[in-house]
Amino acid sequence: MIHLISDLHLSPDRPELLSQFDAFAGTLSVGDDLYILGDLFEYWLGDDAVEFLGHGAVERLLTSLSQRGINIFFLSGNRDFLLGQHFADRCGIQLIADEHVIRVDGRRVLLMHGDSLCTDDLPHQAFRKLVRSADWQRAFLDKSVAERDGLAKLARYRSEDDKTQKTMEIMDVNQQAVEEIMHSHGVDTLIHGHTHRPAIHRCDSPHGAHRIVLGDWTPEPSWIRLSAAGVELAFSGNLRRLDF
Ligand code: LP5
Ligand code: MN
Repeated sequence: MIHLISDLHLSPDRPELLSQFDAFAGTLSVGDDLYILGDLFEYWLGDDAVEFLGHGAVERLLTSLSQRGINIFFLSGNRDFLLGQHFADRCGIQLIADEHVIRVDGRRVLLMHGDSLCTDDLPHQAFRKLVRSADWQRAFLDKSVAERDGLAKLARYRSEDDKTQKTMEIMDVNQQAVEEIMHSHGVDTLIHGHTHRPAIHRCDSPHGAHRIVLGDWTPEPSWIRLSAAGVELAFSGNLRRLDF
């Protein structure tokens, strides 16, 4: 079985989220695939800052899951894009790029975090371009953990403040960007997170394309189960189904 989750925003200030993740992990079976589509963590400062941020318990949970025979794939979000190979190796998880295509019984399914599709949110796209560049990341990771934490808190504050000035429409995906990315990868199914607006959208297309959006984990877990038969999406006590 293939499972997908995103946007848990784990933080030691919210221990109930880790308990939910632990309970969800307990439902997975040996040989299952688990795709994490970004923002697993509230924020990430580099693989050398796990203890500083209080994420040791998450590292142990991921490690025990991978040792139990669950195949874990991680695609980073706009909060945890600095998660790197060292952490992945320690936990036994596989890093995958944004815009990752998987095959499910011959069907191509595109996986993304989703923030790159919010093309009307120009300040976010400018921020994203900067912090995703190798030069910026090298300079940032050269700073002390405490200095990085100060900058991250400043960025979080600015982000929350800026969001009060943005409409819901600006902070959602742009339909043209969705169509272009699906066309360029030759897929008719896209799964992403980021917007915290869980839904199964049918897109305008001759052969019926779908965009499926994961929710966040407050107050309840949101997950997708994907198989050759179709998709199940769980969020806030709801279960939606799409038959292929
Ligand atoms: O995250 P969320 O859902 O609240 O909002 C996002 C977009 N915001 C972001 C910014 C992140 O939240 C910041 C946290 C990342 C921590 C990572 C490590 C360290 C990075 C250090 C950086 C200096 O992605 C938000 C979208 C929203 O989703 C909806 O899609 O609107 O985008 C923004 O808010 C972008 C802002 O408008 C601009 C961000 C301001 C950053 C200013 C940097 C301040 C530091 C200056 C240092 C010289
Ligand atoms: Mn996000």
